[in-house]
Amino acid sequence: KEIAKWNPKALDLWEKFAVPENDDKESFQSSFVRHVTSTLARSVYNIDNFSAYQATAHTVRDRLIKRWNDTQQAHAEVGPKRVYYLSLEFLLGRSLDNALLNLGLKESYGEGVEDLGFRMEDVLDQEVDAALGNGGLGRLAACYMDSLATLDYPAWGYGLRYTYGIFQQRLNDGFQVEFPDYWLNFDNPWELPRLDVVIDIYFGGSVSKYTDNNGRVRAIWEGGEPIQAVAYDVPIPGYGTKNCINIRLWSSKPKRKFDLKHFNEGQYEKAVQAQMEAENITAVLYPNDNHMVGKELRLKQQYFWVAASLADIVRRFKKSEKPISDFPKQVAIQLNDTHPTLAIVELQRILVDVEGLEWDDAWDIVTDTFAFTNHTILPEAMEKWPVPVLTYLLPRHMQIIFDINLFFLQSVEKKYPDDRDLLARLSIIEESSPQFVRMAHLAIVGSHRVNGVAELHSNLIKTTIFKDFVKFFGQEKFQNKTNGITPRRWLHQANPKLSDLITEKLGNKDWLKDLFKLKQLEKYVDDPDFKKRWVAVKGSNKARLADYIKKQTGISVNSNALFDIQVKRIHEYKRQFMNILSVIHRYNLLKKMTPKQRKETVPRVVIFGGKAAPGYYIAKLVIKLINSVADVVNKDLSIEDTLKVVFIPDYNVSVAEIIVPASDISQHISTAGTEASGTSNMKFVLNGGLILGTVDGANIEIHEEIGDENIFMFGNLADKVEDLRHAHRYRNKQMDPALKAVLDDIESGHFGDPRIFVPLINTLTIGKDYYLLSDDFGSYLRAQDMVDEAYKDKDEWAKKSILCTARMGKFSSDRAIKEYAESIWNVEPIPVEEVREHKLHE
Ligand code: IMP
Ligand code: B1N
Repeated sequence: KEIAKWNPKALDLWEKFAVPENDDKESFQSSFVRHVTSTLARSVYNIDNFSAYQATAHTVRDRLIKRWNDTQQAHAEVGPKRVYYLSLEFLLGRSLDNALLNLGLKESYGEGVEDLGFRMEDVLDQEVDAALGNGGLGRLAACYMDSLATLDYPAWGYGLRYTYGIFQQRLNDGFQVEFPDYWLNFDNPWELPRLDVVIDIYFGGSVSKYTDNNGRVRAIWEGGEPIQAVAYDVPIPGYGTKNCINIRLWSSKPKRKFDLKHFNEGQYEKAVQAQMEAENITAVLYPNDNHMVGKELRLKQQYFWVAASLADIVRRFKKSEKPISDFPKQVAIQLNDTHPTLAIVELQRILVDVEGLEWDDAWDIVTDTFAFTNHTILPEAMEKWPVPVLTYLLPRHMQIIFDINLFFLQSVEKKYPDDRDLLARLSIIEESSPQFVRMAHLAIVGSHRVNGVAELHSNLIKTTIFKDFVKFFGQEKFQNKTNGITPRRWLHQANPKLSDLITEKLGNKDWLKDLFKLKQLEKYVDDPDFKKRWVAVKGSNKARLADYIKKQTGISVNSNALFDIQVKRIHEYKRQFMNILSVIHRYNLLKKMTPKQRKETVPRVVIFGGKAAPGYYIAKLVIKLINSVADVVNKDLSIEDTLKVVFIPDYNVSVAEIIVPASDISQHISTAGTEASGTSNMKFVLNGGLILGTVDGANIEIHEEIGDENIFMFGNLADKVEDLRHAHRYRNKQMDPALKAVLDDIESGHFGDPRIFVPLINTLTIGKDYYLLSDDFGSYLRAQDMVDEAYKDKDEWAKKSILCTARMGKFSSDRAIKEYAESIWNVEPIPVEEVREHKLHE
C-alpha cells in the first residue's frame, strides 16, 4: 500500500513477477535446475542425491513462502483472534515429503525428479530430521501445528531454535552412547531467518520503585546485559488448503560481539566470553522426557523464550490499535506443559509495569488469555525452581510471583477460613529451605482452563495432584482434551500403499480431512479380495522394515513372523524391562519344546527402539539387557527362527515412519495411571496394527472405539496401583514364579556378565518394584498367549486389522484441535483463499 501510493505502477509489477504458482512437472524442473545452478552453484556434472534434495527443497520452499505470505497477509487484514501454542519442543521430523503431500505436488515433482535422473525416494532420504523434542510432548506439538494449518486456524507456534536437537543414539557393545545432533551443519531450507526480528532479553539487574504522575508507587525492572533473540520462521503448510501457518523459533545471540575493553587489552578469551554465554542459551535441547533436571540454563531457556514470544505477541496485538482490555479477545495462549509458565508472570509484568494497568485489571487479562495443558502426573517431572535462583535471574518476576500467590491465597482464605493445611497445599511457594516455586500451581492460578490429555489422565489430575484446585476453582476450569495424531503424516505419508488402498475403496481422499470417514471401510471386512490386498500391504511394510533392520543392525528377520514392536522413550514406567523379561520367558519355553511343538508356535520378531536420557542409569541398563538377550537368542539355532530380538538404534520420527506401518502387535504397557495418554498407540492402530496394552492413557479410549475383540488388554487397574504399592512396603510378597525364574536365568550369567544387571534387578527385589512388574507379569504372559493364538487365524486377524483402522476417526489431531478451538480458545477458521478472493473482487 505504501508502494502503491508512491508509484501506482509498482503494484502491477509486483503482481506480474509474483512467484508463479505453477505446479506442473516442467515448472518444477525449471526451478530445480535454477536452484542447482544459482542457489547451490553446482552443475549437471556436479550433482548428487543431496544436491537434488536441496534443489527440490528450495523449489518447495519458494511455494511455501508464497503461501506463508498470503496467509499472514490475509490474517493481518481480517485481524482475527489468534492462537499461540507455546512449546519448548517441536518434534517435526522431515519436511520435504510432508510438504509435497500437503501441497499436492508429490506426483508431478516425483516424475519431474525422475526425468532429471534421480529417484524421489533417495532424494527424500537425504533430509536430516528436525528433532527439537524428546518424545510424545514434542511430536504432539508438531501434529497440532499440522491440524491448525489444515483446519485454517490463525495460529502460531513459538519455540526455541536449538543448535543441537535430541542426541543421536548409537550402540557400543550393547550400551547406548550419545552423539551430538548438529542438524544445522548444512543449510536448512525449512526456516526463514528473520535477522531483522530481534528482541532484547534481560536477566538479572535490579528493581526500583518510583511514584508515577498519579501518585502511585510503581516498580521498574532494569535488567543487566541484554541477550538478543533472533527469529527463525518455520512455515507449516496445511493439507488441501492454501493456509500456511508459522512456527517462530528464537535463537540467542549476543548483543555485542565482544567486549571492546578486554579486546583492546589483548584478553581475547574474556572478550568473547559474553558472546559464548549468550549463544549457550539456545545451544541444546535438554534430553529428558518426563523428568525435571533443575539446571539454571534450562530456566534461562524458558524465560528467554517466553519473553521473546510475548514481546512479539504484544507487538502484533498493538498493531490492531485496539484497547489493551481487548487483549484476550484477540489472543489465546496455550501453555504446553509448565515449561512456558513464566509467560504468565511476564504478561502481568508488561501490563502492570510497562502499560501501567492496575494489578487486578491486568490479572483479569492474563487469566483470560492463558490456558494450560498438563502432560504427566509423575512426581519427578513436576517443575519447581528455587526462589533464590529466580530472585537473582529475574528479580521483578519473583516479586510478581509472590504477589500473585499472596492475592491467590487471600482468596482461598476468604472461601475456606482457618484451613492452614489447604493454604500450604495450594500455595505456589513450597515452604522448604530454600523455598521453591511450583510451576504447575502458578500455571493453574494464571490460566482460565486446565486440561489433561486423555480421559483417565484428566480424571486423575482432578482427583490427585490438582484435587485441591478443583475444590477451590470448581470443575468447569478442568477439562479433558484427548490427544490426537495427524493422519497426513502417520498414514498418508508413512504408509502410502495403505493410503492408496483406502482412497481407492472410499472413492476419494476426503478421509484425510475427516478421519471418521474411515468407518466406511467396515463394509469391506468380509470382502476376500480387499482383505487379501490389505494383508499384502502389511506384508510389504514388514518387508520394508526387515530391510531397514538388516541395513542398520545386520540381523535378518523373517517378515512372515509376527512383528511385535515397542518403540518409545526408555523409562521405568513404560516397562520395557517387563517386555524383555517376557522375551526371556518365551525363549526358555521355546528351548524346552520338541521340534514338532516349535513348528506349531507362531514365530515372533520382537523389536525395540528408543532413547534413554543420558543420565538415566537404569534406563540405559534396560537397553544393555535387551541387546544382551538379543545376542544370545539371535545366535541360537536350536530355536529354529521362532524368535528374534532386535534393538533398532536412534529411534526418531523418520525411523518411526518406517516402523509404525509394519506392526502386527505394538506394546503400550505402562503401569496403569502413569502414561498420561501415549500417541504412538494411536499411530499403530491407525495403520492396522493391534495393541497389547495396559488399561492406561489413551489405550482405554482406543479400546472403547475399536471394541474388545480387536485389542489385548491386561494388568491391574489404576485405582489399584496405590494399594499394591503399599502392600509391597508392608509385606514381603511372593514374586510371580515365572518372573523369578527369568531373573534367576539372568543372574546365572546366561546373558553375559550378570553383575552389570544387578542394579536393574534390584529395582524388583530389594527395591519396591514401584512400577509393579511382579503384579502384572502373570496377566501379561497370558495376554501374550492370547496374541499368539489369535495370530494363528490369519483371516480373523486381517479382519481385526481392518476394523482397527476403520474405527480410529476419533484420534485425528483435527478432532483434538477443534475441541481446543471451540471450548478453550474461542478462535475460528479463516479460509485464506476466501479472504484473498474477496480482496481481489473489491
Ligand atoms: P507480524 O504479525 O508483524 O509478525 O507479521 C507477520 C507477517 O504477517 C508479515 O511478515 C507479513 O507477511 C504479514 N503482515 C503483517 N502485517 C501486515 C499488514 O498490515 N498487511 C499485510 N500483511 C501483513
Ligand atoms: O506427553 C505426551 C503423552 O502422550 C505422554 O503420555 C506423556 O508422557 C508425554 C518434561 C515431558 N509428559 N511429560 C512430558 C517431556 C519433556 C520434559 O522436559 C515432561 N512428556 C509427556 C503428549 O501429551
